[in-house]
Amino acid sequence: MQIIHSPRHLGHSGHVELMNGRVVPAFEKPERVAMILRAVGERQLGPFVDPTAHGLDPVLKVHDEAFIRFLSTAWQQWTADGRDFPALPSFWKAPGMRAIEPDNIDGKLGHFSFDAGCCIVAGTWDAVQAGADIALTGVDLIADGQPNAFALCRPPGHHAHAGTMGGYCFVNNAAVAAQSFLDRGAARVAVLDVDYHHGNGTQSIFYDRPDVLVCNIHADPMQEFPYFLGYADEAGQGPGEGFNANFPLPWGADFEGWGAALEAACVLVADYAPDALIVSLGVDTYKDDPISQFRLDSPDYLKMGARIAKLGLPTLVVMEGGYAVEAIGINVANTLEGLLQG
Ligand code: OKP
Ligand code: ZN
Repeated sequence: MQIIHSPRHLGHSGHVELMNGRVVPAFEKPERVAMILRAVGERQLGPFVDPTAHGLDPVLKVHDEAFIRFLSTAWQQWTADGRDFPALPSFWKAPGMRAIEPDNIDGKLGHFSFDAGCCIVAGTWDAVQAGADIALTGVDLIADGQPNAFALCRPPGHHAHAGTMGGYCFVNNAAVAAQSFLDRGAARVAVLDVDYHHGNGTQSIFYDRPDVLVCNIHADPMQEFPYFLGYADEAGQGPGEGFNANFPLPWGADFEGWGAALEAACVLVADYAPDALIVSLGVDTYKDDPISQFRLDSPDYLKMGARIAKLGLPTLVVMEGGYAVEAIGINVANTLEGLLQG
């Protein structure tokens, strides 16, 4: 399986997040990729491939121009105000306020975000662009005949909406890839999001469209971030009705309950008969994940990969979350191995 990655993710480092009322070092850190590279390298799941540059046009097909302009200039504007530390949003609009993009950088940070989990540093925008190129290169490989590919994106993307960053995510790599498959001739694409957290951004981007089926298996938003999307009754709207499926599970879910949801999601994907499948792969469902509350164990990821392989679809795996750095490598490698061996 071709593994696409770039050292440019390293630019997004030294940042912080607001967690339980405290500013703490970010859980979403560069070591995550180092551990994944080491594990997939040791198990020879490669080869490794560099991303090719695709420019911003494919990103702008799913993201708002004003939002991308903001991302590409935020650090410059933050530091022009004399700040030499990471940029973190802390103001948001309440219902009843106006959706205006202020001139002020603090106003912009609030306007274009939904939480204080998205911290911008000097190298963030370059890392984010590299991530989109990684996902798009994966699409190219599959469109050119590869049965599968692994886009080792960092930072993750599935929480990012068309015009909003949040939950460590800036550009929605999986959504950019899905749109690219369509633009390269696919009629239908399915996204299967197995990250512990609901992929609110991906859901939102395709919510009113029938050409992308979005299935999410995740912690119940009644208990867990992102709280305000990801409920079971969200089924899509307008022409997209019936093309979004959520499988919220309670804290403590193990592979018995989780695997049943995966089975149900796989049935939906198979019935949809997409031309390509994108797996938003978060391994924060792992029992020792520091910010999550599911109980999957490392061998479960082999089963997960094998079930997805049974779909028999061209499959692009896009990296999302997973914060137990000591186990992230084995869990990702197990998923890929399950996918390869079927
Ligand atoms: C990103 B991905 C609660 C903090 C929640 C957001 C988690 C983002 C996870 N105090 N932080 O889906 O793995
Ligand atoms: Zn997650």
